[in-house]
Amino acid sequence: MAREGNPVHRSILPPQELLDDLCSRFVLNAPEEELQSFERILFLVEQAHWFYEDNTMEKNSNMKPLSLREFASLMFQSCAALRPYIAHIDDIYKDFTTYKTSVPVTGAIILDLSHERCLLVKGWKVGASWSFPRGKKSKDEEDHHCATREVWEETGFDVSKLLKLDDYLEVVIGQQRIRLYIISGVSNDTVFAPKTKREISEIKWHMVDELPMASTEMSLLNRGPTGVKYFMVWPFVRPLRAWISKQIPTRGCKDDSSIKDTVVPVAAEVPGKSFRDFKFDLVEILQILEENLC
Ligand code: M7G
Ligand code: MG
Repeated sequence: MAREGNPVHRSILPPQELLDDLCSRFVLNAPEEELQSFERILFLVEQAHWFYEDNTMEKNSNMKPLSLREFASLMFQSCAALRPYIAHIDDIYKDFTTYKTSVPVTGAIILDLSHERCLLVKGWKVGASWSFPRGKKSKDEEDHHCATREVWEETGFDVSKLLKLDDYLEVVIGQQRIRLYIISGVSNDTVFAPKTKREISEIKWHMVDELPMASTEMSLLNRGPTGVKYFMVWPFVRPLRAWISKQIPTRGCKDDSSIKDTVVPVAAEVPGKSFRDFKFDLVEILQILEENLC
């Protein structure tokens, strides 16, 4: 499936007029408090970038695909209010990616009726990894609201009525707290489809038994026994298995409905013993966030 159109024909940079329009729409018209720091401003630039990808590029088959870094440079060059800071764009961008890794993340581990499978989503870019549906908290957003929103955005499934406030696993990795609510008993027949564009490429049930347990290397991006690539999955697998084994009433409950791979076109669990040696690899996380997850 060609996601981006033919790259040969995509060579036109966004014209000045478009950049001016995006700058005033997404940056200059933002509420005052959003303009108080470059971290917040970069989130606005990211919104403009998504608009460029999802609307401009979709309507114009010759527009060039740009990374957020490239797009941010263009915005800083063309927007009069940002231009004085263009010399610092490298540092501004680096601070932004570092800041992103400190924003708390919440999401859900969705289990089927048998508790043998859990739902994972795959990022958009070629070679992306599988992860639990999850995402960064917005300003002043409650954990469970963020989890419900992110799961809805990434899978189109509403967990709000199934979510139990005390049923979650949580890990802290470096600066980042990751909380995943356990949502159990979702039918394999459920149809999933993301609400956002170009964030999620596939949604699929995965066997819990086949998820990586971090036996080899303490990496956040690793491969499971089947060779499949996972991102930030393993820290949850051991506590998840422990949680499942405690669910006596539902054990042995088989879900006989056919398993459909829904392919879409378009973590205070106390760290266990094995987690104590974990070393936070900031470089790797930043790299993955930039290149892999999306
Ligand atoms: P995110 O919302 O920054 O992360 O999305 P979070 O869900 O972990 O909080 C992760 C990545 O998905 C981004 O860096 C983008 O590459 C991609 N992405 C997410 N959204 C919501 C969009 C969108 O609306 N449009 C496009 N084009 N990409 C998106
Ligand atoms: Mg998301």
